[in-house]
Amino acid sequence: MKNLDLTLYFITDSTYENQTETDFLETVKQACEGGVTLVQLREKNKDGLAYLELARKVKQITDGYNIPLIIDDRVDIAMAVDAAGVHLGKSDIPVSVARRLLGENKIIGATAKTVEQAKRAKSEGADYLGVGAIYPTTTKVVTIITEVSTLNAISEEINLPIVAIGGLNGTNMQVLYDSMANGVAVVSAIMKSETPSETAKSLKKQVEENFKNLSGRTSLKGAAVPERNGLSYGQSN
Ligand code: TZP
Ligand code: MG
Repeated sequence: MKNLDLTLYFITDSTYENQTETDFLETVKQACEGGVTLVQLREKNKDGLAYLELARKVKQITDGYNIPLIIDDRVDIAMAVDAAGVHLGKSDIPVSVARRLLGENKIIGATAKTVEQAKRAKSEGADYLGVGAIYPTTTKVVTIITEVSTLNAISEEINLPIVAIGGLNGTNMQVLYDSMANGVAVVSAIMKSETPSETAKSLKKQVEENFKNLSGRTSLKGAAVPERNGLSYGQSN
């Protein structure tokens, strides 16, 4: 059985402001200390070996906090480090292929910007959906704005947990309080923080206290999934 808590999903960017690897790993550690519920290692410019080596180091940290590690794009890296799962976008290998490679016990997340994409992701075996960008983002990604109403429409049609993403921080996530989002995913809100632990702690508290539709350790597959009541540039996600 997979436990998936999307409340505060931290997506890393090791290239953020030319930081050293030591500083990057310290930020990951601080974010874990602050209580993020998932960590995604997202590397767009690393060759396999460098991605693998960094994934090993990050996994050592997340394991120390019992926080699941998701690898962006690369099923091979996820398998090599025994990560909890992968996150896949439309230019990555299909969810169905990843599912075949990873088996039923790993988490597969998929980016969805429309109901159609969400339906396909679910039918191919995705466990959760990343929906956004809710706001313009400064993180390198090819994306378009996805309205909260689209997120809600996806949730209505597709019974999968949803994490909202894109430009989100403590001052603007109110737009999601009454939405069907089960949590928020952030890159820069934590990466750019001088105090990542404190930032993670306060973002998590804000989500926990205000989201009407918290995912809170949603159990997947094999256990009853509770009915839920309730622009930028660069690379693809
Ligand atoms: N997919 C849609 S927006 C985004 C991704 C990977 C980046 C989010 O980064 P930030 O810094 O939280 O806006
Ligand atoms: Mg991708």
